[in-house]
Amino acid sequence: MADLKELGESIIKGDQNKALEITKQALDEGMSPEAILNDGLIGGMNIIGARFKNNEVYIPEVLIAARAMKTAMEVLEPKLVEAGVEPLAKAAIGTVQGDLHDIGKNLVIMMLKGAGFEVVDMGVDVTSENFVKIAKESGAKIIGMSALLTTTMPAMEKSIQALKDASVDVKIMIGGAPVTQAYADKIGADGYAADAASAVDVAKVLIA
Ligand code: B1M
Repeated sequence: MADLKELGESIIKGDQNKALEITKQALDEGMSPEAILNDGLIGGMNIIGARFKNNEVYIPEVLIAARAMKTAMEVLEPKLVEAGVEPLAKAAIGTVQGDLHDIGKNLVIMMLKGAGFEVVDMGVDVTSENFVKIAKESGAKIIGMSALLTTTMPAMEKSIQALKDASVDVKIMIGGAPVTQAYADKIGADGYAADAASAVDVAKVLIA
């Protein structure tokens, strides 16, 4: 009998072969895809997120956990679609114009996916026009912006203003090393997160 606790542990350890094996076994045994996702995969990612926040694990551990989750998701995702399991919400996330740093953004995306969000990766150097375009086209409920340079932080304000001018109904979350809660408040963002695990908490509050 597939053990979902063991599946969660395989995610925590970043053991992609084990994660895939248990996910396949659970599906073969007729376990619900939703239970496999929530009690196994997301359960494991939640623990990694909490440990990352507490500095008990670091970026490499998060990356290998996310890789294990991605491997298992490849077999689980079609079954979730068949079963009509809805993602928590859709988010679209990009690094702002002029900025090519994407390691932090990618971590945020991995953690959000791990928490059950559907995420559109807008890439780097995203112009304010593209934030508006993708927000409209994707139907995302959350737009995320990342900036690593003090010189590109103003591009966040410009993009937020563009989204407001276009009256797109989204919540905006920002983050990145030089960004602070005070800056988020100043430029009218709805949420700020200092790290990838907190980004999940903030995103959940924004869609609540
Ligand atoms: Co750049 N770089 N870099 N760089 N780089 C920094 C940011 C810098 C602090 C280094 C330094 O001088 N000490 C400095 C910025 C100084 C400043 O603005 N005050 C700097 C500079 C100056 C530059 C260039 C201008 C250098 C040059 O060419 N002269 C240039 C700019 C290029 C450009 O973007 N136009 C440049 C280039 C690069 C590389 C391409 C070489 C490479 C990026 C590779 C890549 O991303 N694919 C790079 C790197 C790697 C860094 C450092 C070393 C590491 C950044 C990183 O990935 N951190 C960085 C110095 C440092 O931080 N020690 C530096 C790890 C990552 C997990 O953290 O991105 O903060 P972070 O993400 C965190 C949180 O911030 C948060 O969650 C993440 C996970 O916990 N978070 C969010 C991030 N986005 C979020 C979004 C959210 C919520 C939370 O909601 C949507």
